[in-house]
Parts: sequence; structure tokens; C-alpha cells
Amino acid sequence: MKINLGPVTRIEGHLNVRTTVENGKIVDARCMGEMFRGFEVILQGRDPLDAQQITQRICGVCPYAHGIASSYAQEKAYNLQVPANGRIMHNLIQGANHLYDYLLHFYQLSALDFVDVTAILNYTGYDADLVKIKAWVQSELASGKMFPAAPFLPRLNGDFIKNNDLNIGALKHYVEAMEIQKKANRAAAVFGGRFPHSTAIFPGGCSQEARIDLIVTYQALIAEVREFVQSKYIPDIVAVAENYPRYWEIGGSKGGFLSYGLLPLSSEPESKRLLASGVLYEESCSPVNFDLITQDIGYAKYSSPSGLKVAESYLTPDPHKTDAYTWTKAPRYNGNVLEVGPAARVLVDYRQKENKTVKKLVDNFLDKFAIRIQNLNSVLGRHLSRAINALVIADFLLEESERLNPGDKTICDINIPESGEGYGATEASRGGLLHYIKIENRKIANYECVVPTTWNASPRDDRGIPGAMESALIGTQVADGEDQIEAVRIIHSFDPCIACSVH
Ligand code: NFE
Repeated sequence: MKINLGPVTRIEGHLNVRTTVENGKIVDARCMGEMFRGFEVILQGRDPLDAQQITQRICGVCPYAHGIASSYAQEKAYNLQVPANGRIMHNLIQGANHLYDYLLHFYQLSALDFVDVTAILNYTGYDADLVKIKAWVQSELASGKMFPAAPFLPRLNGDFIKNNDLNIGALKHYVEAMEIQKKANRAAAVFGGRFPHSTAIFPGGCSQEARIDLIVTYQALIAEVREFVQSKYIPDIVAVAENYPRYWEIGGSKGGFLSYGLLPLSSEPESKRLLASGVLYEESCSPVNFDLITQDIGYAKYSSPSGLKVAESYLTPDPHKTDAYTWTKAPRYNGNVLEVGPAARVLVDYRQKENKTVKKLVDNFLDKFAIRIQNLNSVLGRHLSRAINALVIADFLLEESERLNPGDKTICDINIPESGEGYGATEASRGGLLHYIKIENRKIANYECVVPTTWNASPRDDRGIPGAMESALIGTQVADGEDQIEAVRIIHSFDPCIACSVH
């Protein structure tokens, strides 16, 4: 039986996933990014300083990561020495965006795969938010509509949490998390100027001033977010894990892991980062080499050559290409499939024992759940890794904001050279993000983005090897071939963003 799970909801963008189920098991999966955008074409011939603005429009969820990856690429191309304040502000903006994004992903996009929203019908208390949710669910169920209204219904049939208090507590946190996300976005806007698309991020630093009042405002907002992460987000993830222990074994991708490293610790060009960079493949970890990244397009709707390196890539859309089933390319590293994202960040860092807090948190959770490090390659592993990322990032942002020197420069002068090129790599919340810029005659001659969901929602490569999310789906047992809640839980654990992946 072949089933289209699309349009997949509670994700960003237009994703279909076609699964083939035989004897209750997914034997084939195809991830289909169903729109073309063409940002790299839009950038050709423009002023290079447009790039960190235009690429932020790739996405409204992770715009800062695009602005910063573009700024890093331009800093290389222009050979800029970024002042400490500028680098710190980039970190403060980007880190706050990660916090917002993890909470959005868990509470609004994933929790209702596990939490039973109909438990609210048993609620007899007076909490205003919960009373409203109860009235909403009641009226939608009573309406007899085939498709009750979002956001709480409709939903797939499945094995939801049975504990009433847990379900109702999670729904309360669903509402609270939106207020906390606002605080994270406000914090990012303190130095970024606005959310979602920052006006203050530039190659060479940030156009905002380093002022005591801004630092204090930022810290107060992040402290509230951190408190929510510790007191609600982590316990909620633990509760889901305790109710669904089999999801430590479900949804593992079959390849390696890539992280470019998140949040540089100094302004040196190859500075260490809060979370380490590396490629983890077959138990060994090696430094990232951008020259080993290629993109196959055998199954993607382009007619440009397949297997090009990043710096050589270009786009020729071919919507009617035979056998092509997606607008997402298939990135490979040395020919291999890699997963990117929160679990990749944790696994790559843990393997190198770079961040002591990550190591301690991971070891504690491995003990608590009696699992092995390999179990982080799973549905629950991705959820838990996001929470670990959130705690480590929130603590770092509070310390990092203390390192701003009020009154010092926050940005350096920019002279665009006649020609130049550069890579800029960072970690967006969904994983490794690489931008490449080539400048000729002081204009953009070529621009290429290799984006987290391009890795994770990759189609087959030219050898027919499935991408990370496809491989995570194949082999999964499903209780109901029509509804496949197991598949949706796997897909949501990757937090795909198709707007980004097709860019
Ligand atoms: Ni549109 Fe993005 C992140 C980037 S994912 S959300 O995180 O880059 O492909």
C-alpha cells in the first residue's frame, strides 16, 4: 500500500512523504519538497551586502541563522576582522532564536503527537486558558465536521498519553510556551533590531550599540526563557520519554552526523565554538571539509549537472524531469548520507568531549533512561537533544552577554573587494547551514546555500541511497497503515522546514 502523508502539517512549508507499507512495515519512503523558490538565482548580480538581508527571507523561523551564515561567508570574502562586540552580538541574536525555535517545535509542532488533547474534556478547573481550550475542543467535536478546525484537531488516530494530569499540564504549557517564545524573540530583537528578519546583522558585526540598558533587558528576557526550559520544557520531554520508551529505538537515520559547530567563542577565524564541529561517521569523528560536500540531483527537479561541489553549484529548474520527485537536492559528504540537527550537535560534541555540560547532561540522561549513546539517533533522541541544546545555550547567553564591552565598536568597516569568495558555516536550529559567496566586479557572481532540511529531507542520491529522514522511516512498524502516527512522529522529530530546504 502506498500512502501520501502530505501535506504534512505542523511543519514549515510544503512537504509530502510517500510511504509504501507492506505487512505493517514501511518498506519505502520518499520525501517530497513540493515548491521551488530560487533564492540563489535571485542573488546573482546583486550587491554582495544584500545577501545577509535577502537570504534571511528564505525563512521566517530561522532567518538569523541565514543572516549570520551569509555574514560569515562575506567576512571571509572581504577578509574582515570582526570586533569582539560584533561577534558576541551575533551569538546573542542567534542563540535567542534557537531557544524560541526549540520551544515552538516541541509545544506547537510535536507535543500533540503524544498529548491527548481530548483529555481537556475532563477538565473541571477554572484556568482561563484551559477553559478556552476545552470550549474549543468541545464545540469542534460537537460540530460533526469531517475536519475540525486547527490548531488542536483534527489529528491522527494513535496511542496518546493516558494520564489526565499530564495531558492537561502539557496543554497549559502549550499556551505558556507561546509567551516564552515572545520573550526569546524580543531578546533577539534587542540586538537584532527586529524579528523575524534582522536589520542589524552585517558582515563584520552588528549595527546595534553595546549599551548597559540593552544588556540588562536581554539578560532579563533570557533568564525567563531559561527558567521555563529548566522547570517545564525538560520535565515535559522526560514525561514523553517515560511514556514512550520504544521511541528510543524508532526513527534512527542510517548514515553519519554533521555539525558545523554553534556560537564561536572568540573572533579568531577558526575559533572553537560552544558546541563543537565535526563529521561523525562509523564511530570516528573528523574535521569538516567543505570540499567533500557534493549535491546529487538525480531525483531532484533540476537539470544542472549532478554531484557538483558547493562552490560550483548552480540551479536549472526542470519541473517535468522524469523520476524526479522533489525540489530538494541530495547533499552528500564524501558520498555519504549525514543527519544534521540537535542530535547531530550533541553526538558530535559528546564524541569529542568538548563541552563539559553537554557531556554531563548526556551522561545523566543515559543513566536515567538506561539507554546507550546510540539511542540519541531516534525520535526521542532528537527531542531530548533539543532540550539539552536549549539549556546549554541559555546558560551560555547569560554569560556571553556579560562579555559585551559597552561603548566599544560593534562592527568593523567594510570594503567590498573587486573579487573574492568565502564559505560561512553555522548551526541553524535544524542543523548545519552552509553559505558560499563568490564575488566578481563587486557583484555576486554565484551564491549557494546548503541548508539543514536539504540534508535531512534529501531524496535518493544518484546511487539510489535514501536521505536521512527517508532512511529513518524505512523499516518502521506502523499500527495503522492509513494513519501512520509512527511515521509522523519520526518526521516531526526532524522538524523539517521545506521553505529552507528548497530555498
Ligand atoms: Ni526554515 Fe532553517 C533552520 C535553516 S532548516 S528553518 O533551522 O537553515 O532547513
